[in-house]
Amino acid sequence: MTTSSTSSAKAVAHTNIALIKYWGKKDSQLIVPYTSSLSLTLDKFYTETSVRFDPTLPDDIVKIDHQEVAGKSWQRVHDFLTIVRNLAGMKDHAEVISHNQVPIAAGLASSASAFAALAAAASKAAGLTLSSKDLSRLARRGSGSACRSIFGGFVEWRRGTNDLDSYAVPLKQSALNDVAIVALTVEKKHKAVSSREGMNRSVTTSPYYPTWVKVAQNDLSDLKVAINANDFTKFGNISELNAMRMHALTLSAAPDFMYFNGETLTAMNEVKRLRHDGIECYYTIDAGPNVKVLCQQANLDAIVSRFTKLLGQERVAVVHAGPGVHYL
Ligand code: 2P0
Repeated sequence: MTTSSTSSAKAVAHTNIALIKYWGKKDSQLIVPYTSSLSLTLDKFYTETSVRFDPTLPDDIVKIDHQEVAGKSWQRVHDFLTIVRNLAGMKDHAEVISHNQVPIAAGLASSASAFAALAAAASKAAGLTLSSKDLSRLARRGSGSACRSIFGGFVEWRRGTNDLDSYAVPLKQSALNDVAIVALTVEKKHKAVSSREGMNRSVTTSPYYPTWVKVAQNDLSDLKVAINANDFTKFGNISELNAMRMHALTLSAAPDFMYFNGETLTAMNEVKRLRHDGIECYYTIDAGPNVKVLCQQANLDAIVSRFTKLLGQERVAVVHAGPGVHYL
């Protein structure tokens, strides 16, 4: 790590969709997970963030999508900036201006792109020059999934055991270049149980959690084999299975909770019907009711057409693999 005299910087980071899910923290303060996870960074959805440190500011100012934020959201950014200040050995407050390029509530996690962009912009503005590995470690402190958004394409977050060895790396050899994702928005409201609370409840109360830790590891190695072998059928099956295994941890927690709603089930059934009709596709679902359909380019039009009829055009978005974090 080296320092220079820059005091402002602007970065863009894209969101990512986990195919092998991260669900549970071994260390909640440092955000070190129980399991490794694997994601695909997406092209269309991203966060653009500028950070300016200014010795005359009495406190941090945070503006997200043209609105100055306060309360919990401000505190989370402030705490993150304090990590950056400590790393850089500085005390100045900052102004953070952030814009999300995500179609209204497409149900794709914005905390991943938000903290990846903030990590990149804040560290540079503070005069730090971090390696990608250290940038991934830093982004992880803001939100676990953010450590994966430092890189483009398929990315593995190696769980590690502590702050130093828990970070993401891009998959070395990868293929499946023709994977497309159809993002279905079935619900625009904020989820009732946050990922943070949900994963904590699963870890502390689901009797199946220890089994998850074992199977997630196997799912991840199997998925890497499928990607490297360019085996879409295997890739889709493992991704779908791992998502359902994660959701089983919500149903088996005490008190139990569920991220699906009726339309989630309708969309899942439609994916199965498409498969039955010979149009290969699979679903994955995060900590919310929205469904992402994994498919290959050749079947994309047929799948989009089916879901447009079912849900309406405005609730169907097509995304592909996207790049890692970069500066503007
Ligand atoms: C993932 N999710 O791997 C999983 C799958 C949601 C379901 O990472 O508490 O916002 O900030 O570390 O990263 C969402 O959790 O959680 C998430 P924190 P984060 O993408």
